[in-house]
Amino acid sequence: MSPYPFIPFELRIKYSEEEAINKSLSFYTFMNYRRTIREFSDVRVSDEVIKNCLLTAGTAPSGANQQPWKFVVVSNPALKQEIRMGAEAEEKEFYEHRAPEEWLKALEPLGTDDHKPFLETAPCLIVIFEEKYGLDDLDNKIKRYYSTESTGLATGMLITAIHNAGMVSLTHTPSPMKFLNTILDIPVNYKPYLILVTGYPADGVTVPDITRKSLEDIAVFR
Ligand code: IYR
Repeated sequence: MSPYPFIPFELRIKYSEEEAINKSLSFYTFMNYRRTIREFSDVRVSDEVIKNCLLTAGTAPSGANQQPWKFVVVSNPALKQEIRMGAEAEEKEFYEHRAPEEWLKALEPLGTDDHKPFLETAPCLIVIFEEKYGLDDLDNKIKRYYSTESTGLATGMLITAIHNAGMVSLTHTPSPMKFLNTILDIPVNYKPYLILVTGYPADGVTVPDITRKSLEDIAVFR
């Protein structure tokens, strides 16, 4: 027996083919403006807008509907500073020792290094955690299914919602990220997934002149 009843599902929006073509094209055009930004202004973001974006992320599909994600919204300057220090320590190791030559070569065009000032400048760091397993009242582990995929889906929807609200984001993954559990006091069954640096671009920010792969390159039709 299902623990909840099944209710009728109705498609609430019914487009003609022409409307659907127009909608899909204008959404693609809009999403194609999204760029990852690495220099942020300190202009504040609206709490209410962030909350709506998080609610949107929470609508993502997830394995067995377990919704295995947790979003920790950090705006406190002291916490941001701690996160920056933790991330820069890992990044220094990465760039100076851990990263293989091939990886450094792949990053070269982006011009990234171990300095991460945006972690303090940006008004909002959304630290996304993946719930690897649940815990019952007796601290027994409860299995989660497809938690990595599910958290990735929610993250993609969050990035989309942030773009839709006129803000920009940067997916930042210092590695390893365990220091985030300590700084943010999050239990170990939650694994840091990525930091979504969120806000507005710094004045005069530039982005690399990259192109996206063509449809032929990313899709096949059989
Ligand atoms: N985490 C490092 C390195 C890095 C890795 C990838 I893959 C990128 O697309 C960008 C950076 C950093 O943030 O600098």
